[in-house]
Amino acid sequence: MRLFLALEPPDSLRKRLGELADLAQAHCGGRRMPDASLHLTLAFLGEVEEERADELFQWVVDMTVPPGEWRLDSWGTFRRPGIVWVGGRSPALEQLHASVWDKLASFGFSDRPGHFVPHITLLRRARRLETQDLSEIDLTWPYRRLSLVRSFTENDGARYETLARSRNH
Ligand code: 2AM
Repeated sequence: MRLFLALEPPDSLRKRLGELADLAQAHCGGRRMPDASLHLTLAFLGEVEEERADELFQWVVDMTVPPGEWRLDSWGTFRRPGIVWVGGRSPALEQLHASVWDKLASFGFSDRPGHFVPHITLLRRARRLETQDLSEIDLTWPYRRLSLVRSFTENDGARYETLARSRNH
């Protein structure tokens, strides 16, 4: 099964991010991520066998994440595959990303990315990768838990299902 570790936004922020996705789509075209799918990917794991997925599940449900606040203050784009995102630099998230990947390495996952750009994808296959005319962003995302998420490929894109969440504080 195809898995990743993510932070899921609180509902009020999800709604606000959805409004930004509408704005971005009106300006850039492309495919808008549904509100229910908006997330920050901490670690993309790809295809994982069932036995390893069970280990990950146990690790996540027993885990506590240092709570934090992520300040979202910028638009960004990735040329391929036409991604428009919102995000912001965050030493706390970089630390969380590093500690998650340290543990994943001990599970045998070796695809640790060299570079982590904390972002929430709003559009895919955008026609225009220009965001300088879009409104300024100043949002705060308080996070307390991390999620293990399964991705299903469907005709009109991916559908996500949360399998486990780390402990509540
Ligand atoms: P993206 O939003 O920047 O595209 C589920 O597919 C999540 O994992 C998405 O948020 C996606 O990030 C990320 N993802 C998908 N395929 C990936 C890959 N090959 N390498 C890194 N991240 C990937």
